[in-house]
Amino acid sequence: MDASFVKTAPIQQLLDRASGVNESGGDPRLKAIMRDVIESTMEVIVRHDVSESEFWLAMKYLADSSGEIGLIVPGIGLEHFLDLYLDAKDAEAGLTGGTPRTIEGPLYVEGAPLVEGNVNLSTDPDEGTQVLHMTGTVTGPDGEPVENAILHVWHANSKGWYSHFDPTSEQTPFNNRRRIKLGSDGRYAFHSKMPSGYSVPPQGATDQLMQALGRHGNRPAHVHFFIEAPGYRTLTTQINFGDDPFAADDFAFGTREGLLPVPSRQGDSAYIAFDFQLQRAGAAGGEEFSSRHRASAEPAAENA
Ligand code: MBD
Ligand code: FE
Repeated sequence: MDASFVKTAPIQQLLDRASGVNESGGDPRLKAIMRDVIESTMEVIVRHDVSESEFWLAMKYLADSSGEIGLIVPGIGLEHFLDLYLDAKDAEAGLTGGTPRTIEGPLYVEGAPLVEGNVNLSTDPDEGTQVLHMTGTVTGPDGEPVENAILHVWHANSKGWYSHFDPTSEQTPFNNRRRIKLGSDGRYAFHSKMPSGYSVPPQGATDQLMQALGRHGNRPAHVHFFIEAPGYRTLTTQINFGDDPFAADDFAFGTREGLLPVPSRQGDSAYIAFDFQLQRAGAAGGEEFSSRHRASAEPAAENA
């Protein structure tokens, strides 16, 4: 059978009723989107002649994998797709230039200590890894230093685990997480224990899906950033280490040209110089963060 079956009158009537489009109550935008989501699902079922057993296997997978939805979304390329879509809309609106955006990922935690100066991010011991020294500037479109920026930075430890999400519970709440308040020169500097690449939890829902697709669940070592400043668009980005074996094979599609510096490794230290450039916020706004739900935590006493 072909997918035109979905366009027959009984199925179209079913879609109208199921999505509430002819009801006076409810949210019209949600109704229109739900109708398309359900119809697309029906078309996939028909096009691939999905069996009842396959369908219910997929429903069980969805029900059981909800705790890893934040990993599955980047893993199947949808979070990167959102970046490509935002880039294309920006280009259409003439908003170009500056450091490329790339995916936030699921591991940001709100409430990290707000600090100033040349900052140490690593509160916890982490033996046998180098010390990363990262420095640079935050400028605007004309090269002007951005004043009063806040640089949010977060990364994994040398085992690839993020504080707050570490199953070994070995890390304090904000290890390798800070908000750095910059001055009027737009310069930043921090040092921390060098992170390793991230791998999805073994045997978890994301790992199962990646294996079934013949893929892996590894990311190169990387450092995440948000940069916010009055008068500028908030930037969500990350650098991935250009010398990591997964630099060109990131399961989450977060690596982008211009965001792949190679650390200069010298003995116990590694150095990265990286400058950020922000776009100016316009009449259409842009200073605000997306309202994505994010984890939060209370600062530990020693950081308060
Ligand atoms: C990460 O650390 C990450 O940054 C992304 C995007 C997905 C999974 C783990
Ligand atoms: Fe990450």
